[in-house]
Amino acid sequence: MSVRPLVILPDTQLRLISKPVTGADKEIRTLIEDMFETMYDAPGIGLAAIQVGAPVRAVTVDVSKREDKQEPLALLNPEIVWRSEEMREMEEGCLSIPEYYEAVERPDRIRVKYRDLDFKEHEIEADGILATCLQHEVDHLNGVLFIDYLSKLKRDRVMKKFAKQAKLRSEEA
Ligand code: GNR
Ligand code: NI
Repeated sequence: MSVRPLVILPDTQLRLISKPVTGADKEIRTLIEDMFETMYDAPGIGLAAIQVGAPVRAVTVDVSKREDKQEPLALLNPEIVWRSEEMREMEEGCLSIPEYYEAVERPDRIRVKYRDLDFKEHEIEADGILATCLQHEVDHLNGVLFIDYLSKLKRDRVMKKFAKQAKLRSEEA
């Protein structure tokens, strides 16, 4: 098991459409293990495979509050099959956009179809922070970031800030 380096804005990998997982083989299981380790290390409540540079439709989440009661959930090929009309606004952050937080409005409840690590199909209903997190992760699989829901002014400001940081880092090296 290992913590993998995170893909950070403005890395264009974050805009890739991830490919469906075709089976729960050793490679996917190792990827998921490393994603959990990377997510808990960060720490974050969710992670999409593309955030560690793997363009496949795999997601890890754990929205449990207590460190001694982990609730790890791995989802392969997650699909949102129902969204409530009711919306909810929540402050979001992203491990690929460190230390930037803004409120985003999304459906309050969703139903998600996915496969587990035995490639068995499941469907769950989610609300609250889990619903927000799963929508944020499924967006990553489609190359969408939470800043895409903000005004162009705010998004341009963030993009510029991260482009500048990347430039400074490349000049240091
Ligand atoms: O750790 C994370 N916290 C979070 C908070 C509010 C809404 C979404 C998230 S997901 C984020 C980790 C991440 O970047 N997942 O892709
Ligand atoms: Ni994210």
